Amino acid sequence: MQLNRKRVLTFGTFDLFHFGHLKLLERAAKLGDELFVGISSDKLNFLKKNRFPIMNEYERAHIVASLKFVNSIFLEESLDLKKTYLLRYEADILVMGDDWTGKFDEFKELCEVVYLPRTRDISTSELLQRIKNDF
Ligand code: C2G
Repeated sequence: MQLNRKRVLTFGTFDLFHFGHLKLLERAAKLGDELFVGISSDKLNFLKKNRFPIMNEYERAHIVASLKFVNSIFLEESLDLKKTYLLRYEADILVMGDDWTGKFDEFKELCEVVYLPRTRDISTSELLQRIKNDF
């Protein structure tokens, strides 16, 4: 067994899973040896946005867990538990898209924090707009 495997952790909702999500996870995985993904729970989404995601947490989690470069997933139950999750999964790197730049800098004392450029011209809301325009 290889020692000192680098563990990458990222968080997201991954609703209507799309190409931007895929590229983010693919690039995150390349930064280390193992990728752990925290999927925000339905309840957490409701607290944040006052609405539930279109796909439920089971569906969202199942899709992300089935990706070949994702090692393990867990449900993110609270925004205040980030530190707990980073410690629990012994993360070496926390990765987020650059829409979160600066928001997770407080964790730099625990691990490396990397903000990756978002994939342009795609998002869950943009996809919904495409569907509305086309049908
Ligand atoms: N993302 C991206 N390119 C896009 C769309 C999203 O790189 N075109 C990235 C986001 O920056 C994020 C990840 O994909 O790092 C997941 O995106 P969302 O599902 O929108 O996640 P979000 O609702 O921002 O949840 O505790 C933090 C939250 O769980 C983050």
